[in-house]
Amino acid sequence: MIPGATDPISRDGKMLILAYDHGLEHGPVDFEAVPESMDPKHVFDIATHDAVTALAVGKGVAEAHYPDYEDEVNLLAKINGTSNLWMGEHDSAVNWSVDYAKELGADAIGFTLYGGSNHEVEMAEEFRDAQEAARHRDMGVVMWSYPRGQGVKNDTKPGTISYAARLGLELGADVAKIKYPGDPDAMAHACEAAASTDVVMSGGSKASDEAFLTNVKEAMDAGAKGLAVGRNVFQRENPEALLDGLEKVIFQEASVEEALAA
Ligand code: FBP
Repeated sequence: MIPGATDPISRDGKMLILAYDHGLEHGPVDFEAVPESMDPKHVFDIATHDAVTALAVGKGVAEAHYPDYEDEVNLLAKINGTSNLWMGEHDSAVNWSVDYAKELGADAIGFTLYGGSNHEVEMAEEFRDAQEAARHRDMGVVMWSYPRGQGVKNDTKPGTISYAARLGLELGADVAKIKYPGDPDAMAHACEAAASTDVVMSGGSKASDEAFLTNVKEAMDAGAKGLAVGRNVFQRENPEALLDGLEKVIFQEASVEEALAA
């Protein structure tokens, strides 16, 4: 991690990244719970909440909507992604150059790496090019580090998650976004494995306010620097209420009870 690389997408060194690349990764089905979330403007509006330190979107969504929000939202350009229609071995197409992301105003890039996939080698080489281009343009680098594919039997096993976190460090990411491994000790081990690379917890499918805030609290206490979350925010009728609670847990070290009382 380069000192200061995450400054534009963090507050006091902590992050709440709102992810909205689901239209590509999962398809419109993720927007059924709250139909307004189909419209990117709805989610850009959510991203203006004080708690949100960056919004991660793909190229088309950024091109169409970021110009209207560039004063209020920090852009994290999610430069690779693949649809759920693809049935091959895990892979992710690079569909946005770092230069063009910078031109559109991005502060950082996001890149999915599927360690353990038969395509890991090509993906790591693509990550090398993107990471070096980002360094030359003073952009932060966030790795969606998701072990998946033929080499991975259980992608939430603690040892696998720690390996995912470590890949972030080894390959030069400033931030490794990892799945919660299920318990605080395993999360603490993953954060240690990442060493100087920051770890953020990946949100996952929608949970109750209490269950979700408890997971986030455990991750923060274990050494995570924040959260990258999609569905748990935009699939809520009142996302601002959860963001108020997350702001307390992530940036103010509040307890879950205090956050729920927000
Ligand atoms: P969620 O909080 O909704 O899980 O979003 C985080 C994220 O990494 C998104 O950026 C991405 O689209 C999605 O999860 C991928 O989910 P999956 O684990 O199902 O591939």
